Amino acid sequence: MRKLVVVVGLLFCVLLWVSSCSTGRVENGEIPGEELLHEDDALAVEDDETIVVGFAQVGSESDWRLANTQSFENTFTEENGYYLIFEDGQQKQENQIKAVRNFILQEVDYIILDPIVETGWEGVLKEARDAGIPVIVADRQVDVADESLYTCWVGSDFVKEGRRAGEWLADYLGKQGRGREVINIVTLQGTLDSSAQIGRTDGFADVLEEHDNWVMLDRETADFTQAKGQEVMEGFLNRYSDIDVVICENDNMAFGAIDAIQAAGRTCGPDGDMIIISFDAVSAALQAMQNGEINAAFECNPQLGPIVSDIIEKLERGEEVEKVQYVEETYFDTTMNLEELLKERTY
Ligand code: GZL
Repeated sequence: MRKLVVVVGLLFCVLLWVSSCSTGRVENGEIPGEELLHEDDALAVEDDETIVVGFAQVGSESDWRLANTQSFENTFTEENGYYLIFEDGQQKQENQIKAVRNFILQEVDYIILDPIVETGWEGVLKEARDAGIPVIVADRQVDVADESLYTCWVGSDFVKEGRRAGEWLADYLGKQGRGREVINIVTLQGTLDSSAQIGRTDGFADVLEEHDNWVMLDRETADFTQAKGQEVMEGFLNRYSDIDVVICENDNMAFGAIDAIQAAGRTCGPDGDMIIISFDAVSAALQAMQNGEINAAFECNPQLGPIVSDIIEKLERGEEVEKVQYVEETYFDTTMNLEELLKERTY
């Protein structure tokens, strides 16, 4: 049964928005959150069956993030029986907390949260629980003592991704006859305290410990962005003369690292000075592999919209849902038919 107060709630937010700026994404110069202001929107959810969903997204920092947002926007449509209120956190936790409070004010039926970092969520999750609004955590995880503060989580096994990358590197070096050579490694980490950064760093570190000839020269966060990736890689190149492997915890940082390597007159990829390993495996990363710039990309599936919608439909039917749901993922490297793979890629 939809909360009819939503209509009032949305109109109420019209007043709220006029007095304070929203944190929504700015698109085509439209003011953030404006999509909440149109009166017919508020009336659009008047019918009893529409499920109003508030989605507090991390930001728009990477190709992966854009594909992830697209997956939710393609799923939570009016034709599918939803009214989606989207808030772009612009990579700031305080924006996401403000967005969740905004959703509570509007008495949405469900809140979807992709938490930029794992800690600092107890307060606002308690407010959502006190308001009787289920919270579904997607992609990144929250680290809370009381797991009843959220209904469930769906996303990737980041530790497995990191371990898979380490195992791939060991196999690759072995095939090159470099199994016992000293291998100097640097890592461009994602946003510190984010689940993707924690898991990928820890997973790779598990395999690092198994190879006493591997040396982790340095790790530094580049916040999952291309610009920061280039900046951090420039620093690594200035500090270390003999880097064999660059671990990039997402594709956009890999693109930045490649720019820095090439600007320094160095080379990377299967025929280059440095091995580049990336995570996400968006189409642009497979393209970079085809161009001989990246050696391997470990997939992180951004298509979470349909999975979260299935969870909501189960909850609507009063069914139990799994507390933790992992998505299926694989990896790609330059030994594969990238031409064919690129034709199949949907993001
Ligand atoms: C991973 C996701 C990460 C991606 C990055 O699930 O949270 O955030 O790996 C994105 O591209 O910025």
